[in-house]
Amino acid sequence: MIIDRAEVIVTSPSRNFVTLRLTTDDGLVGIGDATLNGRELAVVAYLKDHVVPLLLGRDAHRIEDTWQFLYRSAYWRRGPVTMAAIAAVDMALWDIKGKAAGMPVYQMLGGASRTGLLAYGHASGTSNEELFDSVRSHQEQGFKAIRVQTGVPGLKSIYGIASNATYEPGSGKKGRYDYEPAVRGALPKEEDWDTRSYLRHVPTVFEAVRNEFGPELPLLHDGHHRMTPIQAAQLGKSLEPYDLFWLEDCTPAENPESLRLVRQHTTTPLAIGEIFNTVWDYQQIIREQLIDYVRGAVTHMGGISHLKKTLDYAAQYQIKSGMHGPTDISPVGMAAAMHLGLSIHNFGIQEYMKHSDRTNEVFQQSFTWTDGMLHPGDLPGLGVELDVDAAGKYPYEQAYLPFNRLADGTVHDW
Ligand code: CS2
Ligand code: MG
Repeated sequence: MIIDRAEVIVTSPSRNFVTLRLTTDDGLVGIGDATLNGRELAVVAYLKDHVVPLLLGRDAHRIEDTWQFLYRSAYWRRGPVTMAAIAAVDMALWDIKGKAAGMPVYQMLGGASRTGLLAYGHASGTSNEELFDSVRSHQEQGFKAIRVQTGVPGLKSIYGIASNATYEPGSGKKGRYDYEPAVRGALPKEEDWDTRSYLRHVPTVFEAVRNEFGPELPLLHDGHHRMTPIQAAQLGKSLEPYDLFWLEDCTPAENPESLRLVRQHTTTPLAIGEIFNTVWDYQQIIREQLIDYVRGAVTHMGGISHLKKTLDYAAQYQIKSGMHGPTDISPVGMAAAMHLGLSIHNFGIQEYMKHSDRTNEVFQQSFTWTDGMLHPGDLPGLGVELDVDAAGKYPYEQAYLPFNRLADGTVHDW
């Protein structure tokens, strides 16, 4: 089973996606997600110029050997561009192997360890009333766990809050921020930030949400790298009465040891790693049990093969998965996450934001969403097909993620 065709397909049905499509000499087709939000074309060039020529003629069955070959032969290791490119190859090869075996990928990873995957959705609002509406609407959609993001008095615009964004480009409607948080064809949007106001306000919002929705509902929150370690410790401590499922990215994790300080002060569970690329980024924080959930995405962590190794390592330390799953992970990357999550023992929770109708027109999917649980379905391979004609209707458009400035103009983590 020889790889004899490799194509890189870029499409923008509501937002930009990069997909690698491999075809074997016996006609099997596998696809992998290589989307790196805001830096998509760097991965396209890496794949087209440096990976595709190396794949042609290789045995499609040799997933591990191909992974090691792409990782080690380049000499230059790690990094988001390299690891997204390798991830796409890995996913496409698992897809092909599943189709060759007539089995869904989760069966080849050891079979199902559970009946479905608990998933959390994103509720947000600039006021408590808006936020409560958003939580209710997620409950109506079946979500049994909910991430809560809130506006902060005095701040005009915060990433991750629905009312700051339009629903579909050009529609003028307010709604979900996730279809296209970036402004197309423009420079990155500037937002404002003040950590002291945020730290004062967030606990009052969680108190109000607990009063409204009771103690049972699992609640999550994303700090999006905006705090220093001592501020993160303060937030974790002040949120303890509201029993969070996790506090995510409380501080940038470039200095893993700074999480020791956060841990000394709070029992709020911590989730980190949506921007990590390899097991080595996680090594210290897993070994020292400085986190509770691994946030890596299959798409950004070198594919199913490498994220599985990372999660198996985490399992030795009672650390669970919490794979990244916003809408910039394509339906192919989401399917890969579901197959992996279903098979591993230490699954924790899956992030899930529904893709737009346009995205679903381009990517036909087999996953199911039942009573707050995801399941990847039982089609052979990953269970996602890319409609190339539909993809061609939505050409790439430059789009950047926003950034923050403090009141005095200093650039801040967003
Ligand atoms: C967020 C993402 O889902 C999350 O937890 O942090 O929206 C993230 O900002 C984007 O995926 C960036 O591409
Ligand atoms: Mg996040």
